Amino acid sequence: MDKDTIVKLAEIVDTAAMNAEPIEMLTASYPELDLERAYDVQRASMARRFNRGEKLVAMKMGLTSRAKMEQMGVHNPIYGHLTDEMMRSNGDAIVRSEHCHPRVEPEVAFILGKDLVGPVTSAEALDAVEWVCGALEVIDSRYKDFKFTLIDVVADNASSTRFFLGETRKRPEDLDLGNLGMVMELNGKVAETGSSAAILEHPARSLAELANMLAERGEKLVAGQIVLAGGATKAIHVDTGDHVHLTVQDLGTVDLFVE
Ligand code: OOG
Ligand code: MG
Repeated sequence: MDKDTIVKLAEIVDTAAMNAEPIEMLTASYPELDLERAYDVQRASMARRFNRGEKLVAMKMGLTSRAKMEQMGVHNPIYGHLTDEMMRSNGDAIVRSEHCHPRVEPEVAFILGKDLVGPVTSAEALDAVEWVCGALEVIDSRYKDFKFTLIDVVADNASSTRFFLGETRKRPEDLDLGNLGMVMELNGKVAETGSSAAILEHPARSLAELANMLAERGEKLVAGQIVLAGGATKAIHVDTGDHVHLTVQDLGTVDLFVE
């Protein structure tokens, strides 16, 4: 697959995201698209955002829990890029019309105090973490019916669209990071419960995997970057008027509204 095709596919996913108009899977028309080229498409779509003035502030891991893998039918962890334009403050609203079919998932996020260059172990990855906080991620596949293959979801920047960090920040050593209880409520009713243990058995492993996947491309995580470790439970559909409230053990709460 040549550079022009990569750029063209990036334009297709980026335009779908901007217009909130679902598209057919790229692999339906481009069966030769492979995983490495799909990450090229993801980077080319990010380049379009950077050209519009967006800044990279965070990275995310996805499909790191069994619940998520089973919900989506894709069983390999993936990563995506998150910009300042995707970041919202605790208690903010997302705008329903800006999204194709938004879903929300409970996560744990890291803020790095040091650069992190793979290959690393989980312990080495954790050593680069300055703060841990609770997070809600809004995902919005640009593909029709929220259905995709591994390659398609990678090209679509791992369905990234918005993310919210909790205001409570703790040092990793002050938490039972490998087993933090999480409760996600939708409109006052418990929708999903889980534990950070669901995230590759320990969220630090997800961070290490990310550093290791980036290292394969000669890339690294940098001090100050945020990393979302991946949804601990299934994602839930949201619509106009909804309120999602996440509680993470020892990490306070995160609230999101849909308008
Ligand atoms: C892909 C993104 C998955 C996670 O935390 O597992 C993800 C998707 O489910 O659309 O962000
Ligand atoms: Mg996620």
